[in-house]
Amino acid sequence: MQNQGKTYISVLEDTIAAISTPLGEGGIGVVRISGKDSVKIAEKIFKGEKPVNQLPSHRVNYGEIVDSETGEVIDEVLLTLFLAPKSYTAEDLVEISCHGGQLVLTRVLEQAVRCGARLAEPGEFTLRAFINGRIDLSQAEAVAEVIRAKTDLGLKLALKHLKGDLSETVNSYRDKLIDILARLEVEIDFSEEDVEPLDKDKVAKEIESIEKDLEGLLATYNEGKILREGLNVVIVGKPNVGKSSLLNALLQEDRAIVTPIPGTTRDVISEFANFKGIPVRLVDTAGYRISKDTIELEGIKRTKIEMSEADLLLLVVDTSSEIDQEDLDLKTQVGRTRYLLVLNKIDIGTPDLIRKNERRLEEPATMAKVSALKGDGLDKLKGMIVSSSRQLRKDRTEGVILSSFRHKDALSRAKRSLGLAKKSLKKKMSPEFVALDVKAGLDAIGEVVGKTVTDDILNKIFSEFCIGK
Ligand SMILES: Nc1nc2c(ncn2[C@@H]2O[C@H](COP(=O)(O)OP(=O)(O)OP(=O)(O)O)[C@@H](O)[C@H]2O)c(=O)[nH]1
Ligand SMILES: [Mg+2]
Repeated sequence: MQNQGKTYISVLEDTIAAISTPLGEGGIGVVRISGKDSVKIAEKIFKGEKPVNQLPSHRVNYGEIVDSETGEVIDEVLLTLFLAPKSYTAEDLVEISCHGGQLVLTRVLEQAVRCGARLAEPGEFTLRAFINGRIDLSQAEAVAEVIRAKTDLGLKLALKHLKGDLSETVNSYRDKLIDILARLEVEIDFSEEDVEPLDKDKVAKEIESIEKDLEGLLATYNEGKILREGLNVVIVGKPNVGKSSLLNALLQEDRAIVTPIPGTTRDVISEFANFKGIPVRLVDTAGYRISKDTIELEGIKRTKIEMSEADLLLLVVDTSSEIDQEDLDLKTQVGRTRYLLVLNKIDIGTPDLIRKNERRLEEPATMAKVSALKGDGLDKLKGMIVSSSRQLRKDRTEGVILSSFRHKDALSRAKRSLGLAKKSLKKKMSPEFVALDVKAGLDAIGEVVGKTVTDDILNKIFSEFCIGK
């Protein structure tokens, strides 16, 4: 197990300290100290009713932080002791709640460092929780996911990961594979002796069933991605149809410039919104048309890139005039991406014209009639966006959902190895070959929870954390 390797085990010798609250002024700010000397360090700088080593664990204590050399009072604080192993890091941990000023917090931290602590690296508290075995790697990653969650649903998903739902599922696959591997090893080692021969068909079936489970889990990745990063909704259409007006109306703010001049928007503009709990990244683009203007051409190039990355397109047409071939061409072009047709400017389109345009577009199910200017039909459009996202992510709150690319990558490799193992079994190849692939699958699955993971990967994961977490 490489996470128990030299680099990471040696860091546990140090006692670390950091300001755990964000930079800037606040009501309170917290300095955290973790490691075997944290009680000793706190004792040198905290003056309360009793010395720190006589304080009860998990209770809040009032006192003062003083300069360890001069005795000068730095701040009036509340100190909480969390003795190992019942702490965030599973080590002795001290939390000092100070007044939330940057100078005060820095001075308290300085005192901790002067008395023997070292400044913590980003994510090092969580890293320790992982190395000490309190949480596994996917749970450690969920801590960052909770902090970064943008919506209720994203938060719910992150909290489930933190609780260990994903770990539990992944570990159940591991257990099954370990069992299969053990039986294969027996077959390899004792094939000459008097043991019952391996039932190869049964093993193949078991592997296939895990493969199917992995496939199901992998299929949830897109749902998870939408919950975490938002549904990427790109507004496209000819110049002047009201794309920027629609963006502003959906965001309820004047984000993009709107003018009666076609070709106003030259660059891509994007903004996050929250539609009924679904995070949406709304993107306004330059009007799509044949142009010789260099800036506009560049804008259209960017529009194409955004279109290719969209989860959903809003294809806007101006229904106050007749839909023309250019509109229809664009509709053909968006073809394979999911899209909704938005008939804009219904406030000035005559009913006859609107009906005629509807007929030309031929797709009542995906059509929304709106006025970006007056606000008509926007709620319905939002509803349609939300329900099409539901089709993309099947609106599951039950079951485990994958949301991390790292997990997806590891599980995809596991699935591939199991596929190979199954093939070898069917071809009646010797159990050594099968065992090799099962082992590769097991290792890849183990990466998710951190059973098999290199220092490089750990470095990368934890460097993306904030300091003090
Ligand atoms: N009456 C009416 N006018 C609208 C509506 N939506 C947009 N407009 C007007 O149409 C003109 C163009 O609007 P924009 O939002 O700039 O259109 P656009 O599609 O972003 O245009 P480009 O950026 O040039 O491609 C402006 O004068 C808007 O006020 C609407 O629903 N009703
Ligand atoms: Mg525009």
